[in-house]
Amino acid sequence: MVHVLGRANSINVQKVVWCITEIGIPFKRSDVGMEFGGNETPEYLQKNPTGLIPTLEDGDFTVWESNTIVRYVSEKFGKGDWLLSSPAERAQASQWMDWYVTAMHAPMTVIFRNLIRTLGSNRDMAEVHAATRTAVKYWTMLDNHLSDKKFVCGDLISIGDIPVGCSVYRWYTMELERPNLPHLYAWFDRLQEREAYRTHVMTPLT
Ligand SMILES: N[C@@H](CCC(=O)N[C@@H](CS)C(=O)NCC(=O)O)C(=O)O
Repeated sequence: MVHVLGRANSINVQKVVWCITEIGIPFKRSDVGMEFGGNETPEYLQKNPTGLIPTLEDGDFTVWESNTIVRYVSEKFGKGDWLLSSPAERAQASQWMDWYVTAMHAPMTVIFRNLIRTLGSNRDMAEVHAATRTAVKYWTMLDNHLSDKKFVCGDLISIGDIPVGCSVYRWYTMELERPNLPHLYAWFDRLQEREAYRTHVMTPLT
């Protein structure tokens, strides 16, 4: 049994919980962060000095950084689709995971913070429009990439789908003007067929 520390509505916690549910690892999750607090206590900071969520405990071993946790659980517990056997496959998946963090996360966070976490008149819609233009550029890149494959790394789902898969739900759920990106939408449809995705990622945006 692994232990995930972090509130369920955090995208970074969702990456971890979606992944460990797909792999079939028994887990418990404790609400930590935002309204639940608990992430600035000396005890938590001892586990995760960033004071951010998620943190994963696996017996005596503790690890933080959501993408690193996803890589760790797939390497330790993954089988079938979820165990990438070659360095090339792992690199392909990692590439899209890191690309999400370094490119997509920032504009998507600006949009999310304004549209979901800020009340109407306080929203900075100029900021939202600028971030949406950037996000469209990135989602178009992924749409092109998906034109000849079912999932980010090919025919099978992998950890490469996890970060962008969590984010694409937000992209299609927030009230935004979006271009028609058929390959991206078809992939989003395929993700929605997965029970773990519906349960842990497709939750109300709060
Ligand atoms: N790079 C870190 C970022 C973690 C992060 O920013 N977590 C946010 C939630 S998504 C957080 O801890 N916010 C403070 C809080 O929830 O109290 C990761 O991927 O794990």
